Amino acid sequence: MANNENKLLNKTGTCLSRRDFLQLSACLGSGAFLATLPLNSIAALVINEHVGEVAKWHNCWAHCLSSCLLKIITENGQIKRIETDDLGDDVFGRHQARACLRGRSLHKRTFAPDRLKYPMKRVGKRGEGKFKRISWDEALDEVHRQLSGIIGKYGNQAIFSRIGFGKPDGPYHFVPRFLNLIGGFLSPEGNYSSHQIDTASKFTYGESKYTFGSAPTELAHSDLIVYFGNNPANTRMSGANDTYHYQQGKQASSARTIIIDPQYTDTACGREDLWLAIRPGSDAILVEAIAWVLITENYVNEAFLKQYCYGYDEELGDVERGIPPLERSLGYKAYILGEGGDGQPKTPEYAASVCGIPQEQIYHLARALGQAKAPFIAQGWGPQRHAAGEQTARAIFMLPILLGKIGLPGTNNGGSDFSFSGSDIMPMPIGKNGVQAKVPCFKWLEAVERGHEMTALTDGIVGAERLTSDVKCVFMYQGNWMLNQHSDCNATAKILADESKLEFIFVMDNHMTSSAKFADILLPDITWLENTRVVRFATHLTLTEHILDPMYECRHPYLVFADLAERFGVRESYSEGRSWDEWQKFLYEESRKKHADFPPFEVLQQQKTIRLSFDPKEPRYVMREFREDPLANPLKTESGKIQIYSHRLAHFSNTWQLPEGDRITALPQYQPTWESYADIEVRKDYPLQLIGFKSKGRPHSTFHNVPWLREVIQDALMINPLDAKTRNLQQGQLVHVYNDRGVIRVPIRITPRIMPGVVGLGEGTWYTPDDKGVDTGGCINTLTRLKPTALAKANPQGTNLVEVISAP
Ligand SMILES: Nc1nc2c(c(=O)[nH]1)N[C@H]1C(S)=C(S)[C@@H](COP(=O)(O)OP(=O)(O)OC[C@H]3O[C@@H](n4cnc5c(=O)[nH]c(N)nc54)[C@H](O)[C@@H]3O)O[C@H]1N2
Ligand SMILES: Nc1nc2c(c(=O)[nH]1)N[C@H]1C(S)=C(S)[C@@H](COP(=O)(O)OP(=O)(O)OC[C@H]3O[C@@H](n4cnc5c(=O)[nH]c(N)nc54)[C@H](O)[C@@H]3O)O[C@H]1N2
Ligand SMILES: [Mo]
Repeated sequence: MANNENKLLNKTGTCLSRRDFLQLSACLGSGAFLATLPLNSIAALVINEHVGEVAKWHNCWAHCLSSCLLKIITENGQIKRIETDDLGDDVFGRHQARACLRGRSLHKRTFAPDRLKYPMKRVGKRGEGKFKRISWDEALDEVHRQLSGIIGKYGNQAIFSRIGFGKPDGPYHFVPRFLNLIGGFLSPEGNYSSHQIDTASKFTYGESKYTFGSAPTELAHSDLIVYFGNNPANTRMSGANDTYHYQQGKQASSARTIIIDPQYTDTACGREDLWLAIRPGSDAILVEAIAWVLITENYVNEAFLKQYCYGYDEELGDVERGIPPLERSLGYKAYILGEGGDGQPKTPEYAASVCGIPQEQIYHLARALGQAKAPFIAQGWGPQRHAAGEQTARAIFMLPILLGKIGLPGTNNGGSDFSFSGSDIMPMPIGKNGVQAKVPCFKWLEAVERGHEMTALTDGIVGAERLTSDVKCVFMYQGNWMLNQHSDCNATAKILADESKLEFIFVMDNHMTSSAKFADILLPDITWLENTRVVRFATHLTLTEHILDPMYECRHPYLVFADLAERFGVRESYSEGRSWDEWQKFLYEESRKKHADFPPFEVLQQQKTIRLSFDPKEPRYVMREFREDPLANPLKTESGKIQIYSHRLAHFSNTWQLPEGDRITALPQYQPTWESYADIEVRKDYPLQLIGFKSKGRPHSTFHNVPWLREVIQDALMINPLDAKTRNLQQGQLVHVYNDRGVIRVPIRITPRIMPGVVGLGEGTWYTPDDKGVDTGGCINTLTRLKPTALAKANPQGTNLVEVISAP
């Protein structure tokens, strides 16, 4: 039923207009009167169960970023259920933004019993979770006192802050805006999501924007899809997002699909032609073996490599750009053929024992790629969230580069296949950060312990030679990255608990998460249904409606930060005299200047949600201009071409002071790392590789407190029948998964959907150590390691070795 106005269903299923409803409520008294009637008298008034139902438009702000439409059905001021987009004719390109299980259970998150209700101050030891209720004034005075003290003593650089991914960050930029107005803060370089592939894209294609390649609408023009660790059926699973585009594209082209992943994902799920189970962290060696076949069987596009790329074979150099000549033995071709430094030909026979894919399959895959007319090669971000993740991402880029079809319809550059990477509404401007230094995202915790020693050359500090002090304050809005989503929870918790190191921890969230327990001041935020904003994603533009008043003592965060700004004397610069609603209107009108299809704000206000369309047939393949005219459209790399051999990386490898065992290489090459399959020593005690993945039941740790979701998507350790058998484990039983860093207790799911030697666990369950130190919440990060990657200094959370035993 079309329903873009407020309508009520009457007994016969036809609609009452809003005016009718107002008249009806006038007859019955007022809305407030209805809400106060005892239940049985409401039943007497409500003849049909649909009478009294009101539908309002809102959307899901979960961090898959699909922003699906939610139709919130309320009755007498209570949320009854959540439905979703049922508007329009649902044709591809203007299709419905139908919510998944997370969006449809949003009310359960909203009303979860662990909601933060009042401002609180820690009373027990830090991390114990003991708090006392205080007033908003007391809380904000304390935040003001603490921040001023830290700034006075150590400078603004001692405050580390980032907005977490509780919901899209853009609209909430008033947090860094406030911090910038009081002098700034230490911000992260990169993030937990894609820091390695972003870095790889920068070195290969010149900019991190090439992390995103062609959109899946291009699959309609492809004859071969090859996905490395890419699972849109989980990560972009909603109605208006890429799992739908993937299916539509595949249907149009019937392209052969090969999925390379240690687990048989739902993206495969019978729609694939071939699943190749690969050992985690070994994609680069698989690529090298494919490259060996492509080179030796003449599938390589030599003309493309000469014209568009640098470093495949010998190079003359470029005086103008200051690029020295390159000897043949240093190039990629020589490396693959074993004619470079290591003398090892990268044959399928050589690679098979490392990556676990039989050599015949590698030949098969290489030839399929070589013969494809329009190969669409993409990677998700699972492969790069590993100890040598930058190398893996760079290696995967090599396949489309060697085939030389980049910049043509139906192909991709080896990056990720997102159609839409976020909302088109302009974020609130954040102003200028007085602190220039940035710390690699994953290293913020290290900066608590040894910030004053951290330099550009030793720790990848960006924007300054070194940090001037340790991090003394963590200022976290809508995140659980301080503990749950970081690594090695046990070690991290110890550092957080030490008040001589971190002097102040600020957290503002909706629920009592594992990170929230470590706050000194803990503020209760309103949830999504208590908030309004303009959202644009894919096929809809929505001004979310008012659903709930702020619950308990929760306050709108824009107002909270305004009151904090007041205490620092910067309220006016913070708000520029605008209320939250006025900012929404202002930012929307600014965005409209770039989007001809956005109607005036008043129209949106009246209609609440508007269907926008896009043309699925419009070309969305990447690097088209570069291919058409590489001289006029050079890449921002050293050579202006696709950079296979990087002199800059060669330079880093000589000048950076790297920890023992870390390597940076000029070519994209496979690197055996700690706790990979190649780590034979550690494998003696911990023979299983553990990977995490994005569960359908949560965006990260958010929604974990929704019992419906826990019931539908069980958080169990995936283990292969062979590994279960050698350990004498039974389906569903509780196990301990452990390594030197910790122990988690979880049930197991014995399934051939994960390869032998590997176990898999959905990330984001809540770290809950018992008094013996066993994490009964089963959080994967109890087992992950704090050591960053060599180049980006990023999170290696997919690289872990563990053992599994029956829980005692
Ligand atoms: N082992 C392992 N670890 C990982 C990953 C992995 O794959 N494996 N993935 C990494 C990735 S990609 C990411 S992006 C990070 C994510 O880590 P985070 O960015 O920390 O995301 P969440 O864990 O979802 O935590 C978001 C928090 O925001 C809160 N929140 C939601 N809405 C609101 C709101 O309106 N107001 C306020 N104040 N709070 C709100 C939620 O309650 C929740 O506590 O995790 C990383 N950690
Ligand atoms: N449902 C849901 N959707 C989400 C999120 C969520 O938490 N839940 N989070 C959102 C966010 S913030 C992000 S950053 C994106 C990211 O999403 P991704 O990082 O792409 O998602 P993951 O599930 O961590 O990893 C993708 C796949 O990589 C595989 N994999 C792991 N290691 C390897 C390897 O070494 N080689 C290969 N070939 N495959 C490997 C995993 O088995 C998994 O199937 O997802 C977004 N979407
Ligand atoms: Mo992420």
